[in-house]
Amino acid sequence: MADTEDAPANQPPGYVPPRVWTWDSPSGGQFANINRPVSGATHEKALPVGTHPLQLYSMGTPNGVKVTILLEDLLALGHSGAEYDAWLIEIGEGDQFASGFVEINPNSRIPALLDRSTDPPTRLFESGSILFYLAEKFGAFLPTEHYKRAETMNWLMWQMGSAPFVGGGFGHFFTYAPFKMEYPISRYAMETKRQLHVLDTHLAKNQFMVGDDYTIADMAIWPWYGGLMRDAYGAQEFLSVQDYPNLRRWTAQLWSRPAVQRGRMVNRTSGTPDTQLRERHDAGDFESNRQDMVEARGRVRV
Ligand SMILES: N[C@@H](CCC(=O)N[C@@H](CS)C(=O)NCC(=O)O)C(=O)O
Repeated sequence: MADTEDAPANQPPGYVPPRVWTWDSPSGGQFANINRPVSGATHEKALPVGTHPLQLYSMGTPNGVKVTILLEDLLALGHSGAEYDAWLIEIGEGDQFASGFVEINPNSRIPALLDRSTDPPTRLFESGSILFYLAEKFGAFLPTEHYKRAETMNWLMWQMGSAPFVGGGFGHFFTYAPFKMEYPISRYAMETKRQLHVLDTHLAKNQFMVGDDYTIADMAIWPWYGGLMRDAYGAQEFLSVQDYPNLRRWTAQLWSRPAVQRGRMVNRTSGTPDTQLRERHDAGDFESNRQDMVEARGRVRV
């Protein structure tokens, strides 16, 4: 706990945590307007429902992309039951706090999925849970052999537990915080580089996360760590990503998969318009409803 002698070293200078924290004002930085210390809906609004058994409510962030990669890979394998409607949940606009969304995810975070092929419909939230559910449902990308199945779950859970230090830690303080602070940036850069090294070391001896099998573990890890290797946070030089050649090889290998490229476009709202498919209702949308096409038609989907 700081006292007044330490005041210049604190941020803001003189800041001393009160005995009880209260939600007086937004903390600043990107996302300040959507962060709240309570859960639950802020407004009444039902979710849209399309024609397919699987209804995805998401956004093209790393956690959202995990699921759309799996769905596109399932469809590429010929699992027509994996056809899905992907609805855009704009988290910057607070869509995740609408009553309909909160009903299927009380945690108000994307991605969320409703499987309407079951009676009653099955709600899914937490990207790792969604990947596991779909892989089991379709019997794909989750090995049945004992050791490989355990290893897939090891890496899936590793991703779910580790990435918050990258996104909520490193990415937040390096990119989104209202000003730069050495302590959290160094702390989370250290942890992020440790995780990159874990992956690089493992991938030196394995083609994919589970040997020669491409699994939901790769799909979970790629959007976060492949993202760090490619373009996330503009931090490639800062994190010296060239020091992880095996991870770079694996990142490129996954990116060469058409299903990965399609999955990355779904519900995406950043990047150039030709890389965004804000809503997806069938495979033809990739050819007719990319954002560059929708904008050229005066924001009309066909
Ligand atoms: N552990 C969750 C994390 C989901 C998550 O944090 N989603 C972010 C986008 S990547 C979100 O919805 N943020 C909205 C908010 O912070 O209000 C998962 O893997 O599904």
